[in-house]
Amino acid sequence: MPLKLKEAFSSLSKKLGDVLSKKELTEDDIDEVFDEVQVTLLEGDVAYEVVEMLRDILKKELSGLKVSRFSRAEKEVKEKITDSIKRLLMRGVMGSDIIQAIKESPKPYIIVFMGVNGVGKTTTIAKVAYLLLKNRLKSVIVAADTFRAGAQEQLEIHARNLSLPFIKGKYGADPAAVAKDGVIHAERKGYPVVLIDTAGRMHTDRNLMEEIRKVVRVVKPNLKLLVLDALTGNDAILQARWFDKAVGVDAVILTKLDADAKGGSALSIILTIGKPIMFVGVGQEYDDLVPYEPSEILNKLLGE
Ligand SMILES: Nc1nc2c(ncn2[C@@H]2O[C@H](COP(=O)(O)OP(=O)(O)OP(=O)(O)O)[C@@H](O)[C@H]2O)c(=O)[nH]1
Ligand SMILES: [Mg+2]
Repeated sequence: MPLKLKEAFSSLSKKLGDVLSKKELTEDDIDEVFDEVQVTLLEGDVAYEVVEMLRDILKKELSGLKVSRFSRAEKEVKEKITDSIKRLLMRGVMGSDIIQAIKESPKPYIIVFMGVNGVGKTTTIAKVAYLLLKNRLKSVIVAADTFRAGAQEQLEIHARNLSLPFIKGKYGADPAAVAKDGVIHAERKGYPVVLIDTAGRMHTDRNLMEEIRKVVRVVKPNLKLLVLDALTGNDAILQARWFDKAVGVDAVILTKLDADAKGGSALSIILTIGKPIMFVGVGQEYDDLVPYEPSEILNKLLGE
């Protein structure tokens, strides 16, 4: 449980509640209290940019606040803070339901998964395939990671577990050609979805970024999903910017939320990447993938 974040927000509510029980809240009061809890927020892995974002929002939402009953002051502040954060989290909500989108789209519906090394792309593909399968949508699983030893085998095991068709190429083969093979297979056999795994790549590696652009050019996916690891904080924000600039990112899957001990890292990513969050990963099993739901995130971050 993210203790630091809870500590910071409960201290914020308490201090502001104290002031409010005596007088109307002003912007200066909020600044002063924010200065006091800022360190705790930063210690909880909240990015500086997000600390300032919260400060601005709370100044807007809380200044001028008065209470009629002294005993309600802290509670009212707390509710306002929670509402404000929830409203910020709402920005990450997807406008559409993926299952519905796939069912309504011409077949096959093609999804490319991308991201830096080790964020959870391959595991996430297995989870998405499982979720689609539960909705009677069979995917062709494509290992366009022809680069790292063991990568294709790792994905193949998942495909076998789920009894789904699996397409791979030789090691060192052109990932775009392998991806295209997967699409052709789905077209021929009438599979409704193609899930394409790509090699982990540092966003700073020009050749690998060019390679993923080629995959996208060749298969023209319906959806380009960026997988981000909740534990990487500020770096995830940079990754999102780079991938978006190089390839374009339609939506994000945020993994390892279960392992984000402090909570501030996930909060910062969600509030700054400016992309919808399609799912969050909450463990290593196939059903540890849940839709992004602001009230649940809020509950996880600030709940009891
Ligand atoms: N706790 C937790 N672990 C996860 C989650 N998602 C993935 N993992 C773990 O993260 C590690 C890396 O996952 P992979 O799926 O291999 O990551 P990848 O992005 O495909 O890695 P590369 O192909 O090497 O770039 C594995 O040990 C996964 O089990 C999650 O939501 N929660
Ligand atoms: Mg992988």
